[in-house]
Amino acid sequence: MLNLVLFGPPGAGKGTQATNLIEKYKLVHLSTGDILRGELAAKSTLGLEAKKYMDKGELVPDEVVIGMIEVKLDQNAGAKGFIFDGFPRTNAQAQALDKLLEKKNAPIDMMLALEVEKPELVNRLMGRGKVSGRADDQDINVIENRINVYNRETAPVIEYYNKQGKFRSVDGMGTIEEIFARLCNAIDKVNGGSGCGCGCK
Ligand code: B4P
Repeated sequence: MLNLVLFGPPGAGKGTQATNLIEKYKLVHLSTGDILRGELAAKSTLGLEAKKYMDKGELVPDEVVIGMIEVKLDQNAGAKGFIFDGFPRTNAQAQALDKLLEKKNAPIDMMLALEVEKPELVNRLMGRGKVSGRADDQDINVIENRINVYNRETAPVIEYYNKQGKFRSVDGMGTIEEIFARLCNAIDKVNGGSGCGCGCK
């Protein structure tokens, strides 16, 4: 299995790059943001509860997102590996993920952290806000709060993976193609060449 954490502040390009990476490495994409927005669109109890946090740019409570990931892991028992996008966002989530993967004997291989300067993050999110209809991308105060929440609550997760020797910093400035090439380069160093991770190349 190949299990990757795709990490970075809001607007760093996690969702964008995950789309390309799952195709190349044949992994299952688990984005907690996408799952939460799906719940919201379905007007489920979970979605309506999560909306209160997402609209303000705050994190949804740990137990909610950990439970969601557990369900998705069980639903994809035969997967060759996973890209965790936007998860874990706190140390408690990182510990819970390690425990869930321990049961499968398939730990996280690496955390790929996209580094992007703040003005570029704001530009990207405001740009998406004009076309996506996402409320959390349309208000500069909410965007600022998401970046502050990232710095305060999420950035410490880097140290969690750094201690395990799994942290890789990746320059997230440039074109989508340039950043994709940097990510593949980092993955292939650990994964033993390009390919899906099963040895087929
Ligand atoms: P997410 O859905 O994870 O949203 P995000 O981090 O803001 O953005 P994403 O990563 O998808 O966007 P990308 O950078 O690819 O979270 C939303 C909310 O859900 C959170 O605020 C929180 O409330 C909640 N939540 C989610 N997970 C949670 C968890 N684990 N715990 C608690 N709460 C959780 O792209 C942004 C834009 O940049 C796009 O328009 C894209 O086209 C553009 N872009 C990307 N790369 C580019 C490049 N190289 N150049 C130019 N533009 C680029």
